[in-house]
Amino acid sequence: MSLFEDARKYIAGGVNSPVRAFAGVGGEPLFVKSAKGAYLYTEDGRQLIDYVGSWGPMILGHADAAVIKAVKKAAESGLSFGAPTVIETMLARKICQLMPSIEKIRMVSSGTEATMSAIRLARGFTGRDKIIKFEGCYHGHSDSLLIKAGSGALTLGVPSSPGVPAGLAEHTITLDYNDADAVKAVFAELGDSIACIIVEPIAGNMNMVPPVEGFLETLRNECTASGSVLIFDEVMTGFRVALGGAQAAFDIKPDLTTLGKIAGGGMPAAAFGGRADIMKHLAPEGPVYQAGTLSGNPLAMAAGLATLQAIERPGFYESLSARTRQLIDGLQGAAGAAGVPLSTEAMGGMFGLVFTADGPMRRFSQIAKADLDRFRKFFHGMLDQGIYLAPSAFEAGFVSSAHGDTEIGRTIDAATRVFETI
Ligand code: KE4
Repeated sequence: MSLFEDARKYIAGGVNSPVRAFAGVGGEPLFVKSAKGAYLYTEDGRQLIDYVGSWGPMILGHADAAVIKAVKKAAESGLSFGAPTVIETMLARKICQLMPSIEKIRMVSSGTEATMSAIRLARGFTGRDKIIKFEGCYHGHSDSLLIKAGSGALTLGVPSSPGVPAGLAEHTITLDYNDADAVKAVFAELGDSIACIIVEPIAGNMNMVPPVEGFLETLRNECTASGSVLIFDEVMTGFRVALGGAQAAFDIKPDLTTLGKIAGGGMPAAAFGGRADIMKHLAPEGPVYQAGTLSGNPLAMAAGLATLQAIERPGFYESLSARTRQLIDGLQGAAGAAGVPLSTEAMGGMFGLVFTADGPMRRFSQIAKADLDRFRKFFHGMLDQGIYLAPSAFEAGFVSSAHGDTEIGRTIDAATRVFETI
């Protein structure tokens, strides 16, 4: 019996998060035994160069010595108290220093909790029900966000999952990412009933799709004019594309920001925060309720703090960006030499690869037409060569500071061989 078959006897689908099941690429998922630096070590004895990085958190590479030391030290003092601790203040202060739009913050345990709570806060602050999100963006699995576009921009949203009440779906308007005119049209019609916009300032859940010139500015201006709350979901881009996140890279100030992944350094920690006048509506100061047994868990705080202290080192992002660019340029060159149409994106430690001649990727409709079969062949070809990419064509990839010339070189060499076969 395989490890996956054994897991499936007890765990729904054999995994604790669907994308891990390899449904997007076929075959059985790999089981990780350990990881160090840029490498995963699997239960069946393989050493793989890892570009998933636990879906983003592992920007320092796996089992970073300083992070492990910090977590071990915290664990020796106890695991969880359900009472305030100094290290919660230390991480909160560090995040507010690195992202000045965040004047006040609340720690939670997952990105889903962060976005769900931010939306409830925006609704409570404005007294409005409707929210705007964008097709192809993913903000976790809370009910208001598992919604796809209705037949037209102004029509009611429809659930993208069973179990989401239609009565809730109708409050979510789903628009086309990068379509600033559609946003303006909705605000012209419904502006004073829009509680918030939630957006990935660089979309990373439909592969990697950056904002076009003026798109984020339109969101900012429309929210300001109508008193709606602009929420930047930086769970993925926060500390990934730049030290101050996408909001720093594009110099746009959101009203609220959600964080996760790197903010917890690989431990279950996430956060939402922003304007103090909005955050003061959150319990216990205000009436908008939100809570969590393990919120601010000291081990997770220790991992997050050690990670942020490492990435604020001078030159960290220059080096990380150069490493990612080295990878992408090498892959682009290898694909070109093999006559394989490949569209790529890169910013900071984040990259996108899409098998299409229709680049650059700026709309969900382009991603939807990408060559998924070619991606699947590429994924397995690279895995056979010891390179682990995200097992889905709709995910971004991640480089860590532990990826060096050796790892990038091996990856490009592997791709050169694989591109000849797909
Ligand atoms: P979590 O609840 O998975 O911690 O965070 C949800 C979330 C929110 N916002 C953004 C922009 C996100 O990317 C995510 C989660 N990302 C996915 C993969 N892109 C996590 C992987 C998984 O679902 O297993």
